Amino acid sequence: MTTPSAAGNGKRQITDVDALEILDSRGRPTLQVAVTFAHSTTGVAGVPSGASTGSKEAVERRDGDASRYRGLGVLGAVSSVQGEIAGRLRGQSWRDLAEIDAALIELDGTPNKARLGANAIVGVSMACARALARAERRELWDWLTPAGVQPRLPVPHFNVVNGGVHAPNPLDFQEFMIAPVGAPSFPEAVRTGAEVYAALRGLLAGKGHATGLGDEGGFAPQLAEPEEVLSLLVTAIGEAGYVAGQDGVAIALDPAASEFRGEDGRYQVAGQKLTSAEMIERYAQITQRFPVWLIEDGLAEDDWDGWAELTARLGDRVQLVGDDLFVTNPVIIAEAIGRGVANAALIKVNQVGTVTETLEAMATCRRGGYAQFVSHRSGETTDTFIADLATGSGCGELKTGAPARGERVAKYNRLLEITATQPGLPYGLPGS
Ligand code: 2PG
Ligand code: MG
Repeated sequence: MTTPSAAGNGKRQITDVDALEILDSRGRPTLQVAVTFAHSTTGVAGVPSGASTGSKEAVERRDGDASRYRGLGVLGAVSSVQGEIAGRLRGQSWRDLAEIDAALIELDGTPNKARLGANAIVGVSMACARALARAERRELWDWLTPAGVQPRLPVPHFNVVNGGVHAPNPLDFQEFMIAPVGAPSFPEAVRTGAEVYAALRGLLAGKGHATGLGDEGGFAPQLAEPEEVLSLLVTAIGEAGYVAGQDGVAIALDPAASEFRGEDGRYQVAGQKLTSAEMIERYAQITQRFPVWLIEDGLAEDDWDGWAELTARLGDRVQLVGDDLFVTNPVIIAEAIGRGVANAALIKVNQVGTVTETLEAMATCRRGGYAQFVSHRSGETTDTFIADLATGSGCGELKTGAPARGERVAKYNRLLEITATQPGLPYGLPGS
């Protein structure tokens, strides 16, 4: 059947491409992009923005005009969309998203999307994906599901304690997450996350800690030792009435170690300077004492030898996720698979800059037996694209912050909506 917006040759024509400068969850400018295909099928996207960025990420274009938003304005990226990108896409008919994304990459002409701006390009790519799904009258998660893949609702990883560059506290590790891997369904996982979060708030307040929130909605107590936070999490899980462990509520860490590795190559944790080998030993002890099932960016992005050692030591029982290390880049992930570095990749659409490349990165992981962990950024909008991506890819894992703050819960709420309309979709890690 030919849908109303499809041209006779199966291609679809883009009739309008537009953008505007909006605010993200940190009060910094970002883009909202709208793409319209023939017969008025429009897709809109809000562009996320990271703080702990990998050096090989696709590059955000910011104005650098100190008289507006301290230089962080994105009017240049908005004009990339309204000018060059609209000029290239509008009036043309397109076979699929891959063809559109390839045209965007070619138009930009740089290896890291710096000229037009990865923030401009990713917004257009996400908006096109939405519009194309809508034109086919399919839900975005369904449209994003690759052939032969079983879609599933992901285990939500709630970031309940924030540190690093996401909070003004002495905690060097950036993220402490709780993952209801043993929950029977996605709604029950959300309930678990919210109940543990509430228990943790009470526990912190009872100990005299402030309960203000970091960038991703987790608490930001004045603590420095990661083990102290992990003990609090285990207590909160128990107080909320759940079992801490791989059958109940597990814990995941994103130390974001590139951020605390000094020029001397030492990792600085709670005032101590640790070698790569000492960091690995610390993680080995942490995973013995606490139910930590996943460690993301446990070592820095330029410490590939350390990563290989970490993988050899813990890779058979802990999911080791590369974030800054891989920057959702299929070429880097393929190299890591060849070298036995890590066993999973974090997946962030704006890190590589187009939806097509993101899907390629996930396909590379599937082929190499690496897990995929779909992720928000610390700067977000209420856009829920990643909820659909996590579901459609069938990867079984998503992190999108605490069960608090509108831009974070928007994603969890989208997944509750998908669950309600698709009660047959499985929940949880693949193979569970
Ligand atoms: C990370 C992310 C998201 P940022 O390191 O995984 O949690 O942080 O968006 O600041 O890179
Ligand atoms: Mg990370």
